[in-house]
Amino acid sequence: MQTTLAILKPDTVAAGNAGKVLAHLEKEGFTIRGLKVLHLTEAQAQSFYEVHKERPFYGSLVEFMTSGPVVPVALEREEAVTQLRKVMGATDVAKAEEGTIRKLYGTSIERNAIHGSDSPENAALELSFFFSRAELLAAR
Ligand code: 3AN
Repeated sequence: MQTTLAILKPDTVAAGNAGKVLAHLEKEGFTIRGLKVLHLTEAQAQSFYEVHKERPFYGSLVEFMTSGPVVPVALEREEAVTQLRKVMGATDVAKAEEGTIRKLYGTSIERNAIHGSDSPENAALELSFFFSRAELLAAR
């Protein structure tokens, strides 16, 4: 079993799609091990997306991610990192496969509904950004 981090982005929460996305993930075999609703500060969003600091879309991405509440979720299943990326679909909604979360609920390359960790190493780092070890252990 592996645990990964998803974030339901501000567009998903604002559109009232958070419940549908969580149901989609559960149907795909993920178990929710952590979940919270929070409104990221600018400093938190900048820190979370620090790897993209030099990219042209960084400022806009930080602005979007702080535009409303988000829902970080700790998700467990076999091959959770790879499986979540598959269920999410491509970064660019226009290129996302039919039936993926981004195709169903995203509206652009930036407002693409959901974040998912891209490696087990990043999953561990990103889970610890939002959840304490105690919180994750308490949900078992
Ligand atoms: P993914 O979320 O699929 O791992 P990343 O890590 O390359 O994609 O990008 C992080 C986030 O930055 C994306 N989820 C999206 O919101 C935004 N983003 C990525 N590429 C672009 C782009 N070319 N223009 C605008 N926003 C982008």
